Amino acid sequence: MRASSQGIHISGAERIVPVSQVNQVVNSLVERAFSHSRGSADSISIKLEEIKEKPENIPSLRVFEISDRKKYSIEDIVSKLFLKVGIDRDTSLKVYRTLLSGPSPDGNVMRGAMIVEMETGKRLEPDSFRGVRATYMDFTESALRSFKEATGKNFTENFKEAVVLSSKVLNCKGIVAEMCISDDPNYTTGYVSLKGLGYVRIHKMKAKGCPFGGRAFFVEKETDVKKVINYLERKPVLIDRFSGYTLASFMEILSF
Ligand code: WAQ
Ligand code: MG
Repeated sequence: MRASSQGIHISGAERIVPVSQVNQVVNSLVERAFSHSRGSADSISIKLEEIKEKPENIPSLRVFEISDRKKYSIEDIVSKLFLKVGIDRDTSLKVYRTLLSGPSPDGNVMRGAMIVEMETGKRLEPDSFRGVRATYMDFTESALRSFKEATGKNFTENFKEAVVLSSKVLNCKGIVAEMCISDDPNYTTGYVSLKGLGYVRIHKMKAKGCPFGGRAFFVEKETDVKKVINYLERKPVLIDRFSGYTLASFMEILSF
């Protein structure tokens, strides 16, 4: 589903469901398009597509949330997390600043993600205006239920979708990390996902009111970028288990 108002994109979402649930899910997507915080849609596009290939079933990332965010600068948090997978401070902070200054060559946000070579910081996505879009992914009903139970009052639609997306992305061969900052001026919670650790939820990842954001997928040297893009843009993936939610101090998370 894609919804816009006066030509401006306001929300989008995708689902993978059994045929028997299509009606109900289409209804809930329409509902959602009308009630988005960025305004009510005046144009909604819904596309339905039969999935020919059996989806790959994978577990979600384990989710952590930093409980003592205020004790640290965002630069410290970002750089120390990326160091855990061997990405140096200069590289992670350069990417962080790029996302916050409009990562497209025209200075706007991208629709998709940058691909960054972890050793050099070089951008590898073929189209830097658009970026690479991860699609064809969803929670199963039971995994979504566990996610909602575990996250309780901290559950948000953005949070859920980000965990689904990042679980698929980190499952891709060659990808070792992801950085994400919402482009919604009011949504300041972002995350860093690391291979071997999981999804680390970070409050105040940007200043309130900032209209920039974006995503970066970090790959190992000599990764076949075409294969990565093909997997992210085409392979259907269902997250069939939720791996847990842990609220902990930053130092504790770093020690996992
Ligand atoms: N594939 C790749 N990149 C994408 C995709 C996608 N499907 N969708 C969005 N992006 C990129 C694009 O550059 C956007 O500008 C940027 O990500 C941010 O997208 O735990 O809301 O939809 O509560 O604004 C993080 C949730 C929310 C944190 C992220 O992203 C939490 C969010 P947004
Ligand atoms: Mg957004």
